[in-house]
Amino acid sequence: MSNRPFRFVHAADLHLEEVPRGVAHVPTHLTDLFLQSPYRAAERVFDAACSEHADFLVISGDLLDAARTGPRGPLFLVEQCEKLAARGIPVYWAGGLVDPPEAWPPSVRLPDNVVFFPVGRPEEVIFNRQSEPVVRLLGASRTQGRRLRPNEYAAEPGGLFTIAVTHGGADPESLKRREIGYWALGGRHQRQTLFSGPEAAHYPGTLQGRSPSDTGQFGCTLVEVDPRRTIRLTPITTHVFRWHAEQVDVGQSDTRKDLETILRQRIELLGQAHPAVDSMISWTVSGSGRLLTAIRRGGLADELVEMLRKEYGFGQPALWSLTLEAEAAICVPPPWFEQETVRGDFLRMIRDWREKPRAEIDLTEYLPECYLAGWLSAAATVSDEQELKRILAEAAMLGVDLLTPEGPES
Ligand SMILES: [Mn+2]
Repeated sequence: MSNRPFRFVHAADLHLEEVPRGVAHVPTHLTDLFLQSPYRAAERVFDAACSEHADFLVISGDLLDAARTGPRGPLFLVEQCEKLAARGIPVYWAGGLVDPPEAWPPSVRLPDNVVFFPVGRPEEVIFNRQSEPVVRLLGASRTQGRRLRPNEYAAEPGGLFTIAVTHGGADPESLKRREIGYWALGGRHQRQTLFSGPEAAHYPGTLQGRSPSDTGQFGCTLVEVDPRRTIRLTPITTHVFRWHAEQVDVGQSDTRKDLETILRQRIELLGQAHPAVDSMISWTVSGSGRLLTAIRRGGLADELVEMLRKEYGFGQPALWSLTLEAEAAICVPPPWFEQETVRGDFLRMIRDWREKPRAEIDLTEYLPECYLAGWLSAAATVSDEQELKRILAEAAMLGVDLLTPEGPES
């Protein structure tokens, strides 16, 4: 059988219902950007399917939680799919965790170009061009509480190229054994290719970072398959703003002016590197010296953030500084750990905690009573190891600041 080349856009984890989080204060001029970002990023997927002349669009789950978006989500989706229908581009959609077929509002009719794969055994659809079969798709919406079962998907030896469309995870080897041409997967929010060549299995990731730790770019993937069945994956960026974690270093002799200069240089470079989208920046200052102590104590950090916001936060694009913190590291002269002082006792205790971490730290007893019943109480038990170490380092440096007399360092 002769193979016809084809190309399609693969997207997953659009999560129209999830707005960005993890920011203490969103300024008025960026509120709209935050709130609209899931929809604007999703719109770029449908636009890309048109501009890239895709044969079809594949969506591997977690498109929207219709209960949380309200009517806006389904109506937006219908409008976007109609845009593709007008160009003769089908949409193949397998539901994930938040979008099982039964969650779709029955009163909203999906356009005829949309195939919403049912739950259970994969369903087969053939994509034709001028009445000639080009590619075969096998898709299933996720069965809640169950992992992906690769054995339910079978290739057609000697036949059409097969694309499996589904949401979930499985051992790459077990996927590879099925000889499916392309596994169009969803359920991981970071882009990931499990294997490629000759067959491929790929997660395009979500379309927009939603918290300060989601640095880097997000998008969907253009998949091109040539007559020799060689697969080419090209990322298409969809994020409407970017998160950055920037680290700057200060030395003992650096002054505040020096630090301001470093920050300005760095933010201008960021603006040049990403001129088309707004940036949300979390700063970490590492190194040693008085500047770092001043940042830990809070006042200087606030002033620097204020300065950066005023100078760079309101431009086009906006380079908005979210936070500026001292690096969470215990930087003290090693002999301090051995001294017979209150500070020495304190440092030894912290060191002990860091070396033999307890399963978790319960900070609940330090919460004011009015918060005890709320979500904050659940967050006050810290079990993540990295987070534990960060908190201990912060506590150590705060303690050292308070227990060290002003004046020349001893
Ligand atoms: Mn997801």
